[in-house]
Amino acid sequence: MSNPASPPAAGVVDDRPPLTFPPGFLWGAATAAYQIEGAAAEGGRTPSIWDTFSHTPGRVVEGHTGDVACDHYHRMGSDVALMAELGLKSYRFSVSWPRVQPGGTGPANAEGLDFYRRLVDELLGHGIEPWLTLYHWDLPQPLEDAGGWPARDSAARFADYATLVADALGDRVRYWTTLNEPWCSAFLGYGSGVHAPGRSDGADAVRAGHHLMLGHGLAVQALRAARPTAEVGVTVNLYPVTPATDAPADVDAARRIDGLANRFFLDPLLRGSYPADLMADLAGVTDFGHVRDGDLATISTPLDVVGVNYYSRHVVAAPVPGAEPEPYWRAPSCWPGSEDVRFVTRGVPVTDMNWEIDAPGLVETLRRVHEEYTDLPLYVTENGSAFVDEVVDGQVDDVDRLAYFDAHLRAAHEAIEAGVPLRGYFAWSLMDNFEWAWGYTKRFGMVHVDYDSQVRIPKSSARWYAEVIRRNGLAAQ
Ligand code: IFM
Repeated sequence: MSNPASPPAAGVVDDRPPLTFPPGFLWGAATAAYQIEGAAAEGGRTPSIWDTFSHTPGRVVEGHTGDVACDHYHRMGSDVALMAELGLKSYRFSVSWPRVQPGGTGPANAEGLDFYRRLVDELLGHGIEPWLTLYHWDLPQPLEDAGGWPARDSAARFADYATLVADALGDRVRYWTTLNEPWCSAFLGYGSGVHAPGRSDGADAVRAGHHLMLGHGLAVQALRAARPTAEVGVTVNLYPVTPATDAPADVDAARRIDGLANRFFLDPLLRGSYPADLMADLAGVTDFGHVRDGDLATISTPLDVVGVNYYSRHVVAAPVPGAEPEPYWRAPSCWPGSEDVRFVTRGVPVTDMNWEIDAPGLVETLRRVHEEYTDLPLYVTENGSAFVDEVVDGQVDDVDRLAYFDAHLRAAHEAIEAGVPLRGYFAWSLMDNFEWAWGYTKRFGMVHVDYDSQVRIPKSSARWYAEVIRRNGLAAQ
């Protein structure tokens, strides 16, 4: 299928102008601890919910686990050297909570913290700005056993963990993200159950979302107390939600999904309130009795930056009585109170995740956050695509992924021209890795990983991205 986002084929004249990004634009790539580190039982690390989940038969495709993953724990030095070779200005990684605070309570595990000290030193030694995410989904299993994110106490535990990491790394890390994609933790983890811990209860999902945000607010305060100069933010995954037609019922379906996917997080975090229409939509699911006085003030503690992860758009339509939902969204649903909304495919090109490729959606998303919510600096903290890659003569020519990046960087530039204070962009992902419930069957990396030999091969997209960074923009082709 031809891809309208692709740069022109060889020999075809491209009259698109070169695009230059603002000076100091932070070019990076991102990963997450459980997806790349491996060494699941080394250095004092204890299980997280993802260890338990991936070791439960039937939860992850082909029974894959993060036990070894990309073996980054043992290959960190050469991985950072590769980042330097690609010219990355910044590297966004996450800290494994059960590696640095086994069990989720009590003192730090010095050996676990040492790994991140060495990583940060290695990055700084190569002139790469470390960007640290505290929570990318690996809740220590004992905290789940005590109730998980639906339990209020998890928020306080998260703030303690934030302090412990800030005390150890705050002198060398400037950029801190509390949570990565709390929608996934709450609604995939406790709603549909396709992510760890695999629970399926709409009310629990809503409580989990609230306590994640409460933990975020407490962690922001803890980070500020430990390191007043830290630049602190949160990363949300956002989707433009478009009605399939102008029919009022479809428009209402879009409003409902936008409420759950986007405004459930944006409004408390950046306005200090839950949207009234969302609360009404959820009336049959929860009475919001878990929200205590002062929570929303804590959740909306002022930030320094906001991270946006963008992959695709949702196109939705009103329920059709008696019709089967789209397979991916089948019950148990990750859309409590709006389980019957239909997710419509438009027949436009998709990635290997079956996600529609929609670069204009990035412009829309960034503009919305800036125009409706905040003047804070924004960063695209993840953007990327999975495609089936082939190694031919030791090379991976991932033209589709390269085209995806090209189109989305043009969109990012358009957003900047429209006035969005976008300060950086992180490609997802630096390397192929454990794609959660899909195991190793989906490849998002700019660097190919052979999981048997652990050999890394930078794909065409990585070489191209290195050139983008070198030029601080996109060349005329
Ligand atoms: O791999 C994930 C990442 O962990 C969070 N954001 C989306 C990516 C692709 O699914």
